[in-house]
Amino acid sequence: MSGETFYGLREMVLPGPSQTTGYRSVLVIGTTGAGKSTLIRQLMGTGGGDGFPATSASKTTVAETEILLAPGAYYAVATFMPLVEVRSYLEENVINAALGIFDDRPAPEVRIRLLDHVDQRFRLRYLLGEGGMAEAADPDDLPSQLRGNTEAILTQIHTLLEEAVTTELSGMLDTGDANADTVEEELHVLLKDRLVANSTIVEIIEFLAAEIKARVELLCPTDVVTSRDGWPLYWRCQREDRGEFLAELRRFGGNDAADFGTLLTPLINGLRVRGPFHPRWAREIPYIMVIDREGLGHTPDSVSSLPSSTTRMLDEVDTIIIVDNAQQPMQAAPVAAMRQIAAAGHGDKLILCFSHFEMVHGPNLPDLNARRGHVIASVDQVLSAIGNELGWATERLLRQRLDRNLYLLSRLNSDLGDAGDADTVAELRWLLGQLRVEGEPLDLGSSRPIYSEAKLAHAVDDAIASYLRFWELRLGVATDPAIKPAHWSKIKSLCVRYARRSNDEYESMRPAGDLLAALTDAVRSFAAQPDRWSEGLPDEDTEQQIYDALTRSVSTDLRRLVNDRLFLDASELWAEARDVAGPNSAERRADMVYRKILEPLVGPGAAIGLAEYSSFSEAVAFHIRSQGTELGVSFL
Ligand SMILES: Nc1nc2c(ncn2[C@@H]2O[C@H](COP(=O)(O)OP(=O)(O)O)[C@@H](O)[C@H]2O)c(=O)[nH]1
Ligand SMILES: [Mg+2]
Repeated sequence: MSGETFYGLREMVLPGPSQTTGYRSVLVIGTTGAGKSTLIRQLMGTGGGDGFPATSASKTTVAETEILLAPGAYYAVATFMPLVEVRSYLEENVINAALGIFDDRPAPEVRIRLLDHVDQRFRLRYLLGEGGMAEAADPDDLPSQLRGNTEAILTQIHTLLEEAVTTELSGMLDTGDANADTVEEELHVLLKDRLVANSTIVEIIEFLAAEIKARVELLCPTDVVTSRDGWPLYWRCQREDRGEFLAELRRFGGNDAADFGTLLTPLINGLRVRGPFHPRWAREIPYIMVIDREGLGHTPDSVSSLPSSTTRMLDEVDTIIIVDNAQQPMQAAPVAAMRQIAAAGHGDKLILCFSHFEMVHGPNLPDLNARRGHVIASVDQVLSAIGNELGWATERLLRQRLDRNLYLLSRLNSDLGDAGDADTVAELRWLLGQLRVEGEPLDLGSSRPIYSEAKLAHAVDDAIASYLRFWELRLGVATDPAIKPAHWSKIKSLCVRYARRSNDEYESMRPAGDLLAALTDAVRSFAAQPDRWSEGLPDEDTEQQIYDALTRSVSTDLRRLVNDRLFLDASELWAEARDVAGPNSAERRADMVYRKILEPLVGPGAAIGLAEYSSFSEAVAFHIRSQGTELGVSFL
């Protein structure tokens, strides 16, 4: 997957802790706006003026950011999104703007659509600026000149888009593809398909891609390594001066409106930073590598599974911190993440940090204890629910874990120096201490569980069946009031990504991620129900740790299996689905995704291209058995 390639590139240019022993790696996840980047600032000791990592109330952190706190000089490497991916974002922005013109949206809105991707992933305005009333271009100041250019470009594009829409509309009427009775939704689909192929649109996209490349060259004349076709691959730097270093980083990870027109942030898909950072309230450098990722979704339908890039990280890191806003604690997304972490056998890596604790107040919360109790009660409920689903043993281990690893943090966004919040500083000190001691090897004893092979097959089949049912509904191939079908345009965007193998998810749609989550849950429940034990039942903690070890050990295999099946090997099928055109194309496409991709590839029956296995479910069961056998587990 492209994400892993870029990880490799960063690893090569600036090696992470795997090659620098003694560091603990810490993954920070949570809903957008929860305070992840703010917490990381505290651990790094970077204040408001430093601007790194960028924080905001809206979506900011998109690129994966890894920060290694280590003595020595300051180093950074930033990898650029590949050209194909940039093109597909540009295409979506441009087409969306053109459809805005078709819908008679006012010009400023069309401009917003051009400059901001619908799901806020590709914010062209960061790079190009907003045009508009920008100051008269100062011939000696590069950013000012660039902003001046942007205005001219945007005006020109608007005119060209109007022409393209008019041409395609009359084309549709001429060919009889559309007439006065065609419904609005259908018109949109037809027009969108035609616009993708429209030569003016194609030229606009190429022009923007060239403009982006030119701006990277202007803004970063040195330190950028490009590929053979001139597209930037990565930027790297080494600095001695902290201030100078942080100022440079802002160009790659910043989101300050004052810098719009000069920010490369939307082009960056990963940033790794290394430097002797430490909080003012800690005497030493914390010796950790902190990983900041894109926030978890907010909407209930976006939380059914974690993005596959995050699941991979869960296996690799030493500690997972979920950051959550104490004002509305434990909403759908953090709960789903916690559940999936527990299900994957990583409960013993979990730390919960609540931000905004100073804002938790109310007439029913007279003192600190009541306020603490209020937040903890929300966690308590979630743990009971997890226990109901994944078993009491899992719940118990999580409870023990969180007794010691739950932090309530106030005013994280302020300077916690001398006059700062003493409680929060104390909590953060504990947290740092905790991060450093984690991860002693476990003694699992000698007794091992013995499982029924038939039960394993059942568990896997059931998981796949409910996965397929969910996607049948999600695609609108079947209906059920409980699950809202995805919008046709999103299904199309998903197909585009899978066809190009550029990304295995689109917004909340994760065919691969959902399958992995379903299988992981199934393994989890299965693992906790052995038929018997080789040398008798061990104590509860060891029992739970053995289940965890089994689920953890299969997760890499499962991820690879799912990724190969639905993402890597199926790209031609996804391309076929993407290219479905003509009347009812939206419905036919959804139908095809279900009947020609998901159902045959993972469902029972036809085992297309699975070598020695007779079905996908058999392949899954095989991998679980072989990993189990390595742990000394047996299957009868
Ligand atoms: N009042 C208050 N604001 C906070 C606290 N923690 C974070 N914030 C603010 O919440 C917003 C979102 O934080 P950010 O770190 O960007 O969230 P992220 O999306 O999880 O990275 C920012 O404006 C922060 O300044 C806190 O403990 N108290
Ligand atoms: Mg952030």
